[in-house]
Amino acid sequence: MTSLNLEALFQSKIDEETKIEPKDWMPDAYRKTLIRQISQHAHSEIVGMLPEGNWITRAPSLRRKLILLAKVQDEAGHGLYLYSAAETLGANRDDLVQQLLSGKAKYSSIFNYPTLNWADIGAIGWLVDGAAIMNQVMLTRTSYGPYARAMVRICKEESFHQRQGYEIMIAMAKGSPEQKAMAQDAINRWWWPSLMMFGPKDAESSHSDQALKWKIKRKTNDELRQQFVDVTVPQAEYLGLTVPDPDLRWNEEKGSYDFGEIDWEEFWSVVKGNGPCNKQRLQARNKAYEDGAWVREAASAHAAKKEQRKLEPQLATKAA
Ligand code: FAQ
Repeated sequence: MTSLNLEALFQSKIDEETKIEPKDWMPDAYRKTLIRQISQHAHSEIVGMLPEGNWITRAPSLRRKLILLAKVQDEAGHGLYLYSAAETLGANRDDLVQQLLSGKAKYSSIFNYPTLNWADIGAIGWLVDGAAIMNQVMLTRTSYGPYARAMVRICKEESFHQRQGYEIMIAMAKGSPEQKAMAQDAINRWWWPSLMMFGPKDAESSHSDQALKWKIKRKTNDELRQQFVDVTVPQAEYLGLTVPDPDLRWNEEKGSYDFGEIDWEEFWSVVKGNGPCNKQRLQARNKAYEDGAWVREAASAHAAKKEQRKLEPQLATKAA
């Protein structure tokens, strides 16, 4: 079959909603796009453990500590499923990790902001996991089978994360005036970076058109951002807190909110490595990698020993 025919067949499978599986033929650019997106997603889950991990030792009660510990562990698990999904496309996990450690690979801009107080843990669960779910529910229907299936489990866990964050926000918003002020301060700092998670405006999104055609993405960055605003603003109202956007108003005609312009200069500056915590995040990941060297060495020595034991009887038979 010519490559033109193969591409036409591939696109027709996508159009009729047949999932693409690892051994199926796929255009190189489809494979490359998926490795890029899935690995960036995996890195985001791994780096995403750091802002919240910072608060495990300072959680205000044993119950909160247990929940936060479980949540951060879930994020590690998500990273691992996603690296595995990238491996099904022929990517090498060590190469991907090296790209993260060297600062070459991207990960979500949101994780380059600091967690200053306990209310930030509520705001991350509510807003950051809330934004992540909005994007990932769409990805449960993505065209690549292993990615879509990983997303089903990840979304179930993320929705628990979102609820635990909102529960923290309820406790603080209905608490003392000082606690309510902390909750408001956390929304003020996390609202705009959460909207940035959805990526550049559609007109400036370099990958969206092709990703939509291949059904890797099923909605555009702006569509998902709008959906997030529409769902989240009433949740802020229920808390008795305000969203830090003077231009936010309900638009009766379109049946959704109008909202202000994102500071795109800040977004690109964070994406390019100049956010408040980019350097700290990469240092933490590099240190974790170096500290884990003995584990990798022990695991590969164990695997080599096992392999040798398997071969020993064959070698003995040969020698005899
Ligand atoms: N930050 O053309 P587009 C989570 C880059 S998981 C940094 O629109 P695309 C769980 C983009 O990579 C959060 N870079 O790109 C959790 C591209 O760069 P490139 C992560 C960004 O791929 C919660 C360039 O800009 N979720 O939070 C960002 O079609 C709590 C042009 O952009 C995912 O990764 C950004 N915000 O659309 C964990 C979901 N936005 O590669 C712990 C999967 C864009 O050309 C605690 N990913 N860029 O150099 C996606 O759905 C898509 O990749 C988008 C971007 C929507 C993120």
